Amino acid sequence: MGSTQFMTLGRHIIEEQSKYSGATGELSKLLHDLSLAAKVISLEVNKAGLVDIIGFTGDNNIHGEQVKKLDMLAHDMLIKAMDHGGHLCVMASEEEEDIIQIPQKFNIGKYVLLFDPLDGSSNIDANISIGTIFSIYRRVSPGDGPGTMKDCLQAGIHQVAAGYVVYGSSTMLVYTAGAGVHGFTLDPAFGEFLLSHPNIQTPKKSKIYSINEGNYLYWHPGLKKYIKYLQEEDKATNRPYSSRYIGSMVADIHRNLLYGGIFMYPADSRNPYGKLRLQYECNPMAFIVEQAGGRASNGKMRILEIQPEKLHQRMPIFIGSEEDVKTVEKFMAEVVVPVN
Ligand code: AHM
Ligand code: MG
Repeated sequence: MGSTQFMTLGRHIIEEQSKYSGATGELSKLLHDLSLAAKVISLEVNKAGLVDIIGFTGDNNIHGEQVKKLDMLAHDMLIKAMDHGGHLCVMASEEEEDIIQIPQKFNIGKYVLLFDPLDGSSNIDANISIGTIFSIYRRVSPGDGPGTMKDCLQAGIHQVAAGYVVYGSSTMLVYTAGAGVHGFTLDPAFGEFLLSHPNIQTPKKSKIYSINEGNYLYWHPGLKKYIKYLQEEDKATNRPYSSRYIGSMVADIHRNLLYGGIFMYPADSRNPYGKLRLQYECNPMAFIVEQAGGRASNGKMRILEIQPEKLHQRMPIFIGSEEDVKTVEKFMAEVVVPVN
C-alpha cells in the first residue's frame, strides 16, 4: 500500500501551497471550503434515488433548459459553503444569470469563484455519473469592495486553480493549482478525500472519441471527415477508435483523462457556438487537461486564450489527448465550408 493513500486533500493542498513563497494560505482555505461543499453534494446525489428530491422544479434556467431540484440544491449548497469564508470577492454560477455578490464584511477576499454546480444533470434520474466543476481566479477589479463582472470575465489562462468532482461509483475530486493534476477519492467511512491519483498524466495519443453523433448531420464537413477517419481500419495509427459518450462532460473527460481520449462538443449548423459554457465548463476543464499534458481548443485556437465577452458564453470544444486534438484541428482547417 503506497503512502499516498494516507494523504488527505487538506494536507495535500497545504503542502502544495507552502512551496510558493508568497502563499498566504487563503487559496488552501478556499479549496478546503469547496471540498466541504463537494462532500455535502455527494451525500445528496447518493441519496437522490431514496428521497423525493428528483424531478423537475418546473422552472427554466437562464439557458431555457429545465432545472432539476438537485441542480438548485447543489447551487445553493456551494453558495452557502463559500460566501462566508472571507476568501472571495464575487462568484458566478451556471445556474444564475448575474454574478453572485458576497455578503458585506465577507467580500474582502482576493479570489473569484465560477462554478457549474451539477453538470450533466439530464443523467440524474438514470443514476449515471454527474459532476461539479469549479474555476478560481484572482480579482482584477481595483479596491477591496465587492467584485465585479470584470473579475468574472477573465481569460482561462489567468485561472489560479480549477477542479471537478465526479459523483460516480465513488466520488472523486480532481484539481490543479498549476502544478500538476491530482485526484482524490472520497472515503465514505472517514468522510475524507484521500489522494488516489497523484500527478495524473493523460496519454498523448488515444483510442477513444467522445461526441454526440446524433448531431452528425449538422456538423462542419471537416469534422464529419475526421469522425469517418477515426472509424477506418489502420493498424499503424490504432484505428478504428472506440466511441464512448456518457453525455456528462465531467464523467466523459474524467475517463478520457485517465485512459486517453478526445472529447468534442462542436459548433454545428443549429448551434453556431456549440453547447458548453466557456467560463463554467470549457476553461476549468482546459486548465486541468493541459496540466495533465493534453490540449484544449475551440477548433481554431486555445480555449485558455479566449477572452470571454459575456458570463454565459458558449464555446465549441475539442479537448483531450494532444495528438488527437491536433488531428481534428487539421481536418477542420483543411475543409473550407462553402459560403452561400
Ligand atoms: P448541463 O450543464 O445542462 O448539464 O449540460 C452540459 C452537458 C454536458 O455534461 C454534456 O457533455 C453535454 O451537456 C451533453 O449534451 P448532449 O445531450 O447535447 O450530448
Ligand atoms: Mg453544465
